[in-house]
Amino acid sequence: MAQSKQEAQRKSKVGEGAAAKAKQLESFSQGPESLLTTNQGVAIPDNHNSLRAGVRGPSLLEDFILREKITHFDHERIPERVVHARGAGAHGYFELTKSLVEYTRADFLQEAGTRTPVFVRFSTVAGSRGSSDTVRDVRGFAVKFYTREGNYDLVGNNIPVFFVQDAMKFPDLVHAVKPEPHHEMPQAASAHDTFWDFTSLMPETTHMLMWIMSDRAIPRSFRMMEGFGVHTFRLINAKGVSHFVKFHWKPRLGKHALVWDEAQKIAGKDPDFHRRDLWEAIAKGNFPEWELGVQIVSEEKAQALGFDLLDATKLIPEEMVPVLTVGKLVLNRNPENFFAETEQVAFHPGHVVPGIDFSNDPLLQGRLFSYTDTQLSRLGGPNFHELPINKGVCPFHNFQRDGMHRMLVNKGQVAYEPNSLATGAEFRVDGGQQGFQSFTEATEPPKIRRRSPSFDDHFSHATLFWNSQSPAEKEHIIAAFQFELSKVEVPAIRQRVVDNLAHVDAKLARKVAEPLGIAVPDAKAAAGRAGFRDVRGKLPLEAAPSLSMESNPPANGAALATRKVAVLVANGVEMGALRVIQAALHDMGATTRIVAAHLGFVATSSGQQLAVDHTFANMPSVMFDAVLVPGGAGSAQALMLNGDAVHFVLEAYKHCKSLCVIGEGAQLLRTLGIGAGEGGPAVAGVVIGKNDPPGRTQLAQEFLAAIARHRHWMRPNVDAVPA
Ligand code: HDE
Repeated sequence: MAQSKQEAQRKSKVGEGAAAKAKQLESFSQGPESLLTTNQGVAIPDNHNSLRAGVRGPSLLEDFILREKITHFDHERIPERVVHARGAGAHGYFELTKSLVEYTRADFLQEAGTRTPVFVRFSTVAGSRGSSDTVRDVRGFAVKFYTREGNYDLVGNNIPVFFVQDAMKFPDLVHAVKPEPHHEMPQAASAHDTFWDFTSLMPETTHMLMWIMSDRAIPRSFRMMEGFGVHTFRLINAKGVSHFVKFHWKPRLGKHALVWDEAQKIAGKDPDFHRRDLWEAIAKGNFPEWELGVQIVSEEKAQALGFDLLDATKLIPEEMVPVLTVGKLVLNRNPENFFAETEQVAFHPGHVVPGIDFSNDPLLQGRLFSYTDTQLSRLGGPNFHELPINKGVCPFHNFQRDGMHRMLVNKGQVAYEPNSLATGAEFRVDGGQQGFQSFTEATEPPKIRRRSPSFDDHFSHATLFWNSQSPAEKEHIIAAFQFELSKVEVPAIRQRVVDNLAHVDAKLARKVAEPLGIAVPDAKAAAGRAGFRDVRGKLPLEAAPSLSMESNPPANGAALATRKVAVLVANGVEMGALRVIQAALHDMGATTRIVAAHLGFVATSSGQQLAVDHTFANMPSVMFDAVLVPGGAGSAQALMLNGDAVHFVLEAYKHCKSLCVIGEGAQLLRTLGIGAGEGGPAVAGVVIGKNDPPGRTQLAQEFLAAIARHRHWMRPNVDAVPA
């Protein structure tokens, strides 16, 4: 009985937290009003004309209405984030499904069922605020938990390791990847000399380079990518016992990628591809979900891993330490205002709550001062915690005061501690067991500017990653290295990269070098260079299958949810089979869109009108996951004569997407040399059916199964299809 009362109290507190957060944001919003006023509240009689000396005379300086409007406009931009400038955010909640009481005293991780409001921001790293979403890059995955004990930020990425081991190298890395300083090109791309110059001289980047050249760097959707805390953190329980922890976010929809050619085209066709995808999914009620997983490692076990947990270029394979699922993250509300929320949100890895603490990872340690520092210049002063999106749901109190843009009206005479004047009794905060307690850790003298020898292994994890990829994933990595290095103008840099790669895998290095007009990779040449270490750690495993995206598909239903299927039509389209397939797709949560040469309607073979959603030009094949071409002689013939329609099908084939062609619609496959039901060999992910009723349901099921595979990487003749 007592327990259920407690439970009710807890739930109502959680509800209060989320409601308070929403209210806080609302209180600052301004709905459309019938009356327009200045910022001082003075009514504006005319918002179209400035004050002039005569109707054709000069404007007057005294026009405070015009001056206020233009001055505000002139200052509407704040500095963009120096990295992670381009992003998209959403509100939601985190629900604990398994108590972590054994490992941490963090309040929001105690009781299964506890819900904590969150704000999440996804981002690319290198590009400016207006750059494209689908560039090859790491994605930021930053989560702000508004807990009852204060805000906790888990500021992670979609790749579990990082380029460099020490914060000292971060500015160099960022300078190298950003547009080159003399001409400010290229935007949002690593395919240029300075990036590869730097990374080839810093072999510790090799593991991350393998990830960034893999399909992980071109996700199909924010909703379909993993997130990682990257660093090792600590969980501290009520008894003060510490365990190391790595955080994982696992998407319910599975992990999926675009094709590089497709990603580049989308960058032009819809630079907001990932933003739009997130926004639309939430707006339609398809709330994105991730499981929170933790890998927990005791201090003793950490010693026996065979590599150093404090080195952010290493990961703990799930095969060595399983990921324990402890909660779920659901994003269920789009921001009201991009600037107020997504732009002004200020994350900080140093925002921790009691029970979560840092490890001595030198990259993490460097981040701990950087994030406050950057907000000071980005958000204009020390009071950014008062912005509605950054404010906690629990009260805060301290004696900090004043500063730019202070919103809070601190009351009373006292702004110091200890004091006896505030309440008439002595107030002193001086030790005690309440609040955040840093883990008591013995530190090792002497003070030293040197890396631990345990950080010297730069290749074993890169090799592990390579060994763990499927054949198609390996091909994509090779192609990505080749593409990037083909953009590098200085041959010696290309050579250095492949010489380093020879330490990951000789075949990989050889393959990458083949089309680059350079010498055969030479592992010995790399080994002689300054800063090069090849002290291989001893990993107990050759490969970790958990690191492959292709080998770990999601459950069938999840793989189809929210997938977009294009239906190509023209006058005369046959609707019978189409309706059956559409119904089957909609049942699984996929969407279908009718695409034609023009908007409005097309006439079906039975004389009905079919509404068109998009044209071939405004919604090309790269915007879809799969393509369906229904039957109907008139429709098929018209499509065959339309270059955009033929290109639509060819491109989808090239990008290894699932295709379903019915009856006469199969003619669109002719250019590909695929037989239309003429007994030719089956092609992966190409489903060919007939107009007649028997077999329609089976056809639908085959098409659904094909889409659930995401892509059919090993499809024949893909390279022969013009891009
Ligand atoms: Fe960041 N990083 N970072 N970072 N980072 C920033 O903070 C920095 C690193 C990450 O959506 C900046 O508010 C240093 C690793 C994300 O607002 C800045 C170092 C990881 C975001 C900064 C790192 C990250 C940032 C820029 C090396 C993965 C976007 C604007 C010591 C675990 C958060 C800002 C958002 C943003 C510094 C390395 C993730 C400049 C010095 C490793 C997701 O402060």
